Amino acid sequence: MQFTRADFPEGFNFGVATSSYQIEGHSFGGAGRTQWDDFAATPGNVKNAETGAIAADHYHRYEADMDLVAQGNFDCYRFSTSWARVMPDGFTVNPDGLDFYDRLTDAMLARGIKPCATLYHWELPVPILDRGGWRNRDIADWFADYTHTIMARIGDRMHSVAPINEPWCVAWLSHFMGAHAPGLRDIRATARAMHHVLLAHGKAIHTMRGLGMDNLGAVFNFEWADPADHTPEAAEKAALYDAIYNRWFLGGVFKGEYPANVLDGLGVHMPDKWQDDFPTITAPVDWCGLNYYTRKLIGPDGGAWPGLKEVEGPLEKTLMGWEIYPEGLYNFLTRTAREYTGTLPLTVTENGLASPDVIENGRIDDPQRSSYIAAHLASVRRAISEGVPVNGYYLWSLMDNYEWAFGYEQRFGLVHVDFDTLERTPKASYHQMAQNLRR
Ligand code: IFM
Repeated sequence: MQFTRADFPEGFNFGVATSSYQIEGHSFGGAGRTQWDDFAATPGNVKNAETGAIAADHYHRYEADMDLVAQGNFDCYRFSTSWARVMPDGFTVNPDGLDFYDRLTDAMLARGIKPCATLYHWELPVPILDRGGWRNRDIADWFADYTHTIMARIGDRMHSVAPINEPWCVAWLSHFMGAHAPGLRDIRATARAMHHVLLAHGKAIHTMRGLGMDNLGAVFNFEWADPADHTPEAAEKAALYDAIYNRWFLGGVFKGEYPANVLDGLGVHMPDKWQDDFPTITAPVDWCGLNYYTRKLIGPDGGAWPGLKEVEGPLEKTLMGWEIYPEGLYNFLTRTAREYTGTLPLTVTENGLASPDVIENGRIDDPQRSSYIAAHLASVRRAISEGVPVNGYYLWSLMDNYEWAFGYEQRFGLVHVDFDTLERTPKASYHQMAQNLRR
């Protein structure tokens, strides 16, 4: 994995990303119970019923963790603030929560690291879930209140902020597939969550503009969808998968419309007067973030809408079983600029892989990660060379962490974490990145 900063435009930012519940240790500092605590307590939802109670104990080790970001020569640290830490019941402020993010912000600035915040990476306080969570339209206003509370404290020092990480996961994965908290499989709940998550995004942008903030964005996760075979049925289902996963959110935020083939299934379940919310949802943003990992091969399953299934593909896979497909990142960067965002800066806000990393003689060799990064950075450079305004690339993740329903088994970090001792050990890929990014 050989490259230098000179291979990228002046001012291009390299970063590492994490999220609060995945690393902080949610049992510390007065944080409230989240939907993930309950989801994990329900047998069968999470591997070994593991939770983020301790995670990587970043809550106490954040200074040393920021040293790792700085020594890796990264420009940006993309972190998230937890709603349940800042407001344990969803409404009442926990001063220790605000203090923590204040200290973390200053720890970044003291090291010359740019703080890039996400306001919601899935830590829904359970009292909000008890009120219907993402099914309840009022969540957009409650989320705006939380946005105001946390950004009134740290917003003056943020390099960039995005309200919601990966709205597809918040809505579809969690309410239709049941694979993430709150674990619903309910099409009506899904339709409401698909819309309310974007309404909350828009209201949060509006709230932060009111605080005088800029460099605000939207972060989406994208999966490239290819037809599993050459039949028209497979092509139609791949297009539907693309519309549900990718185009719904881009269309909502950048065009004020949802794809017709998704409304074919969700339309009857949408909340009243949903069309009236587009002026809020389309609040102008300053950049668009893309989280990209893999592609899927899609075909028909013969069942009820959406009537599609994933088919195993032939490409090399990561430990998650995800095909490695760097062309997908190039495809998304070019398509997003061409069809949705024009000259707006694009940032690759997450990219990375899980691998079965083990320490041998004090070293961790992770060659699959290094070649994955090199291949995806080549896609970024190709898009830039064709005029796409990509301004940054952040790796998921700084360190091994709680991989949601997969517990602690899937290691996405550039830095290995021993979850018994909590010792951090940089992997070979971390050392290579530090070398490539030196100034
Ligand atoms: O760990 C997750 C992260 O929380 C959101 N994006 C994808 C990562 C890997 O699955």
